[in-house]
Amino acid sequence: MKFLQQLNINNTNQGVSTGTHWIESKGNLIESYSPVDGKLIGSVVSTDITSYQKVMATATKAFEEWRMIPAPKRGEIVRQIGDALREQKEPLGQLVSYEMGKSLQEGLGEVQEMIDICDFAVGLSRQLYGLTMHSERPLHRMYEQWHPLGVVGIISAFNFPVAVWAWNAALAWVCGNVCIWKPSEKTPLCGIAVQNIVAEVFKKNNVPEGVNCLVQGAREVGEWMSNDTNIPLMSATGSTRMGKALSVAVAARLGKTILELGGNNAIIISKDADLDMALVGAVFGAVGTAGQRCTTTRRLIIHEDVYEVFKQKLVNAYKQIKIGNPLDATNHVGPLIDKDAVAMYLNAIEQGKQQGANFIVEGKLVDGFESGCYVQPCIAEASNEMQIVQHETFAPILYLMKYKTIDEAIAMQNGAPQGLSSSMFTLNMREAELFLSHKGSDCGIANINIGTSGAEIGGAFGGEKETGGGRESGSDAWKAYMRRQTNTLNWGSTLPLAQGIKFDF
Ligand code: UN1
Repeated sequence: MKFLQQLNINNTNQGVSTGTHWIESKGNLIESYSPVDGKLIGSVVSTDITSYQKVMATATKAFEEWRMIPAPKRGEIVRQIGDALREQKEPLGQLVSYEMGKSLQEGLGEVQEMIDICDFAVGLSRQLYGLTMHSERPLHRMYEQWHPLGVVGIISAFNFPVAVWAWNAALAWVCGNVCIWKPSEKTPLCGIAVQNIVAEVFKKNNVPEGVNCLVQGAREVGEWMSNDTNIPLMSATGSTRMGKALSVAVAARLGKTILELGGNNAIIISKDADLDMALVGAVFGAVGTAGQRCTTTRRLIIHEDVYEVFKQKLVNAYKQIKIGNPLDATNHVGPLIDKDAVAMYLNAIEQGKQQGANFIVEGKLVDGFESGCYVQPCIAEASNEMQIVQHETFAPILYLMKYKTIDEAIAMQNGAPQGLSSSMFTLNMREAELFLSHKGSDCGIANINIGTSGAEIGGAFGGEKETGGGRESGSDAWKAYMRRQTNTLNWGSTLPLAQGIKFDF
C-alpha cells in the first residue's frame, strides 16, 4: 500500500524506539489487521523488559539536556513537527482510517488536530507564565515558576490513535519534558508512522536521543509504566476499567495522572430546539467514528412535546446512513475496531432487550464484509435507570428517553457515572444558561446547539466522575505537565519571619 511506503513502515524490527533508533526487543510480534477488509497490514515488535529499561534510561538522560533548551526553542522544534505533519497529512490520515476504521475525512481530521495542537504549543512555549505575589515582609519578592516534571508516560487508545498522543506530547515537550508513548496494541502502526515523522525532525535539529520514545504492547507494558517511579506523570486515555487500575498503581507511588476515560454523553433536545440542527448534531454524535469516540452521543433526552416528531426524523435519517469502506468518502459509517467490539455491541443489544429497551432501529452485524466488523447503528427507546444505559458500550447504540421539565432533563443527563461531554439544543436562553450554570451539566464539556463530539483543541478536554478528571490540550491544561514552585527571595539585611513570629536569641 502506497501510504505505508510514504510513512516509511517497513515491517522489520520496528516497534521500540528511543527517538531516532529502533531498539532490539525479544517481545512478541503484534499483528495489525485492518477492520476495513480484515487484511494483515503489518506487525510490530512489542517491548520486553530489557528494551523498556533501555528506553527509560535513555529518556531519563535526555531530560537532563532537553530541559536546558529554552522553551521557545523547544517550541520551534514542535513547529517543525507541525509542518512535517502537514506534509504527511494525506498518508497518515489514510493509515489512521485503514488501521482504525474511521472515515478518511475523520482520519484527516485527526491529523489536523495534531497540526493544530502543534501550533497551539508553539505559542504556548512563550507563555508558560507564573504569577508574582506581594510578600507580607519588606524587601521580599515572592513569585512562582513552572518547571518541567521529567519523563511523561502517554497511553493512548485505538479510537484516536494519533491525535490524543499529540495533545499530550506537544504540550509535554514545550514544557521541557520527554515522552514515552504506548499506543494502543490495536493500532500499533499509527505509532510507528508518527515516530518516523518526528524522528526526521529531531534528527535535523540534533535533539537528544530519548525525547520521543515509543514502546509497544498490551497491559503489561502499561503496568511497567504505571509502577515506574521514573515517570512522574502518566497520561492515559481508555476505558474506566483501565483508568481505575492505572490510577491505583500511580497513586500508590504518589505519582500524577491525567485520565481521560469513558463517557456516556447525552443531548437534551428541548421543545424550543431547532430540530433540524439537533438532528445533525445527534446523528453525527451517535454514528460518527461508528460510535467509538469517548464523546459519542449515547443518550438523547427529548422533551415530550417534540419526542414523536424528532423520533421520526431520526429514524428517517438512520435509513439514509451508508455503511461501508471508510476510505470511500460516500460512506458515513465504517467498521468497529475488531470482532471483540462486535461481540460487545451484540451483547449490549441483547442485554438492552432483556432490560426492556425497545429497539426502533434494529442493531445487527452487516453481512458481506470480509472483516466481519461492520454493524448497523441502532436506536432504542429506553429509560435512564437501565443498567445498559448507565454503561458505556463503545458502539453505535443510541438510547432515547422522554422528559417533561428542564430540571428533570438535567437530572437525567447528570444521572450517569461518567461525566465527559453534554449538550442541549434549545433557542430558549433561560434553559441554555441554566444548563451551563453550576446547577446544570456536571460534565467537563457542556455545549449549546452543538453536539457532544468534535471538541476543538483550544479548550481543555476531559471530564468528571468516572471520566477521570484529567484535562488535555488547550486552555491551561499545560500546567498538569509541570510542577509549580513558589519562590520567596529576601533582598533585605534582616530576616523577618512570616506571620509576625519572633524568634530572638
Ligand atoms: C476521544 O474520543 O478520545 O471531541 C477524543 C472529539 C474529538 C476527540 C475525541 N476532538 O470528539
